[in-house]
Amino acid sequence: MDDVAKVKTNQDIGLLRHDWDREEAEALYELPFADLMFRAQSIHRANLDANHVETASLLSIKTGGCPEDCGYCSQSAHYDTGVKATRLMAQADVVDTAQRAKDAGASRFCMAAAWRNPKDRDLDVVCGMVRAVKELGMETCATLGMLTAAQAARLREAGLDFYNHNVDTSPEFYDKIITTRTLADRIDTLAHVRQAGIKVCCGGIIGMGEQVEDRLGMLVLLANMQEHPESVPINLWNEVRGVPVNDTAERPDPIALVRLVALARIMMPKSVVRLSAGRQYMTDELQALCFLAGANSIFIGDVLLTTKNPQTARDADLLDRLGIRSRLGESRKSPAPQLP
Ligand code: SAM
Ligand code: DTB
Ligand code: SF4
Repeated sequence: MDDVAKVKTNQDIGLLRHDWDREEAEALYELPFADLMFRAQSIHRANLDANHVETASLLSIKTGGCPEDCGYCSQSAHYDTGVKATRLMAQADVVDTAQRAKDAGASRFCMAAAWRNPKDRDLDVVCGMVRAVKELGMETCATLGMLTAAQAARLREAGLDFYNHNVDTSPEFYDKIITTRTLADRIDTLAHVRQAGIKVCCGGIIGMGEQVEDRLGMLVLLANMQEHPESVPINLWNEVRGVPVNDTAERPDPIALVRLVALARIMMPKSVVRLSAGRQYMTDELQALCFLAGANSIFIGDVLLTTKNPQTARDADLLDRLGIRSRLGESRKSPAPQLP
């Protein structure tokens, strides 16, 4: 047994805690790598299927021209990033894309809009999209900015399973990145989503120039929520030209990323941890270590919203070589041979 006195041991691997402090998170983070990975794997195996990865697909249903000033984002109207603003897509096009994502092996479809918050008339259209995607037999997710309680209730009624709304970073680093809405605004939206009975997808970004303490502070914030988010996306900043984060960004050491994923797994034992943006920069070996540390979800598809993601064929090959089951693998298997 290692010597992190305050950290619960393997007898408590199913325990959901909401009382993490930074020192404890730091002590875990600094464990010898093998000890940290052993803890993360033990917790992963006790709570989830360690050989399964969830595959989600993303679609930008309304791109660019966003009034918020998130310093990492290609879609903010505050910066000249070369991303063209579009109108809200038509429902039929969204449903066609969702069907193609399902055929390609995605089990969840996430509809993203570059809004500060949806207008009620736009929400009518999104509710129609949610109903139609749900009818395809996919899990539905949306990320539309801030929501009122009434808007969250309407999305739930339409069949929305998950809402993505990230805290993005630590409370201390937050206002170096975003000034047009506060962390408290985000927490309010998350409360509305919970009250409506929608599952929460909430995480953040690393590689924007934050310190390790900020990354851990972000995990402490997430893990101390009254209920852990069901999905925790960990995004590695996908480079975008023209945004302020370019001046501070530093790609994290790959081992630091694996350690952070392990911490997310240990602190939120039953949550799905998604290795989200930034996989385009990761080697197969780094992704394999992240899966071993407890990541169990990825986005598939060659683009995320405006930036690149690995080719689906490469993902299928990697998961196959690792013996990881997913809908992506199932969708690629040829039909079982028929006996005469
Ligand atoms: N506009 C909505 C909002 O921000 O709430 C929804 C869409 S927004 C693109 C969703 C999340 O994507 C952001 O909160 C951020 O964490 C992540 N994100 C945006 N740009 C990114 C980038 N270049 N690299 C990594 N993650 C990014
Ligand atoms: C999340 O945490 N990551 C996704 C999803 N939620 C909406 C977005 C990643 C965006 C990457 C940047 C882009 O493609 O523009
Ligand atoms: Fe707008 Fe969302 Fe991008 Fe922020 S992250 S600028 S809210 S699209």
